[in-house]
Amino acid sequence: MSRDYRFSFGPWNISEGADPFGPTVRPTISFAEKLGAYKRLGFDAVQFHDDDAVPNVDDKSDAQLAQEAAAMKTLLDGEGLVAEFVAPRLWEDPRGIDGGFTANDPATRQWAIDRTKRAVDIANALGTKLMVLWLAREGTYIRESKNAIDAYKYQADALNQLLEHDKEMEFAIEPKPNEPMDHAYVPTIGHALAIAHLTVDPARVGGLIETAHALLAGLDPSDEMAFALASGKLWSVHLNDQNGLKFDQDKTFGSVNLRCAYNQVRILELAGYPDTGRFIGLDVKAMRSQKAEDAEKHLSNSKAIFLRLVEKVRTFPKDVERQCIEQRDYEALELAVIEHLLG
Ligand code: XUL
Ligand code: MN
Repeated sequence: MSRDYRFSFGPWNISEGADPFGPTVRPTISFAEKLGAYKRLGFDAVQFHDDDAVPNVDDKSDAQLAQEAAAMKTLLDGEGLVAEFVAPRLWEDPRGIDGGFTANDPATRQWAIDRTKRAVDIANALGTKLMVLWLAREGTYIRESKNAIDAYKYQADALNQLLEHDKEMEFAIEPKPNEPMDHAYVPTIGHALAIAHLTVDPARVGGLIETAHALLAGLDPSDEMAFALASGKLWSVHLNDQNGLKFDQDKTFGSVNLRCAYNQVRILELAGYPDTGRFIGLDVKAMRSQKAEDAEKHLSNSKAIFLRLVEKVRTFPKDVERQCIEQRDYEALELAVIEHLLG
């Protein structure tokens, strides 16, 4: 069974444990060392931010960018890994302090588009045709600071320029309702796919659903996935978990709400997701209290829980499900689900 789903994570998922109230607690692991963890933990693909692949992207010439990205591709090949996607990390640059694509300053908007075009070039060099756009600071701290109508148009315009820049690249928007901004302009997959239809090539704009982001929006992650799946636009996932409405926790998949996790796996199974060739991506963080030598368990545990839940979905008694639905006895169906999960 582990062969039909393929798994990925990003190098940022092995971290030093800093939080807003305390410094790092674990030593920095080099990128090369992190790459070694992928196969060891049973993962096949790496999710990249542009500057994970080419540090200080903005300071590099086109030739340097091409050469460093090619070197990264050689490193991946050597480990038997592929790049799943590249995502431009606009939110750490001082120019993106109040957003990139939706900044009030036209020069900043241009920078964001140009930087993302370079991220597209990196993606090509790494051999992937998938870009992820987490629109981190595309929102507001206070509503009066931007014109939201313009902001939506700017985002569609940025996508148009990117779609023109590369006629084969696909762009998956990763919705999130808040954090770092108070309000983000693209909080749900509904918003993301509606923006797709404002662009010149809607078929190449889809989505990535992160469990925690959907929960922060007060929505069920499996329904968010289903909405994208209904139009063939779930191009990746960031599985994790989230304990209520607080900061984005990126907890181990299934660790807070096993039934919610079960339903995410169920919807992926119903859609035949492995047949799409897309990856099961994780976006999980080790707890800050975790010792350095045990700070990969959030990754292997998330994958193990996912595979256990695949087994649960596949072994759920279909006759019971059919009878309960026919009789509209959802109390019985609910108990059957809970008993099945309890084992
Ligand atoms: C932020 C988040 C990011 C994106 C990648 O909440 O989830 O890690 O997934 O840019
Ligand atoms: Mn994510």
